[in-house]
Amino acid sequence: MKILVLNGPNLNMLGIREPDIYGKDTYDDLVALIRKHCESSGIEVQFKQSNSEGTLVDYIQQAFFDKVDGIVINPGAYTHTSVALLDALKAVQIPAVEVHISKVDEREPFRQISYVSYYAQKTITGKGFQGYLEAVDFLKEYTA
Ligand code: CA2
Repeated sequence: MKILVLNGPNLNMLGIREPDIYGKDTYDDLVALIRKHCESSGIEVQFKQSNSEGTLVDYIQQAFFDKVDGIVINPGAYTHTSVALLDALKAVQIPAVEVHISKVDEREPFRQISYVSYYAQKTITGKGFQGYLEAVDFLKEYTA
């Protein structure tokens, strides 16, 4: 099984600012955590991060040609604005889990809307980095 973990804008800044919301661990820590989890489950995993909407669309499309079985996506702020990311997910038809580190449902009203949720098979919020591991486990079961 092959999984893509895709992170959107500013998630490369994890651990550098706003530790009260996103924790003190870094993006590299996140990658290491997920990599270890996938290794122990025999899952092949690739990681991509971009601050650009179009590049994220390109990465989703590339997942189709790479025959990726599942996508774990934290679209960052594009969650709340991007029909393009939703359309890309619909185009590739790869099972996807949407992850948010913070409790988006308890934050500002503009974070209550998620376009990606219209496609995602599951959405996990407010569980910190653990949410990514749960997403991997869900995809493993879902695609079995
Ligand atoms: O809770 C999440 O994972 C979010 O997707 C994170 C996005 C935010 O726009 C979404 O509403 C919820 C923002 C990621 C920004 O990450 C930072 C990390 C460190 C310092 C500043 C921002």
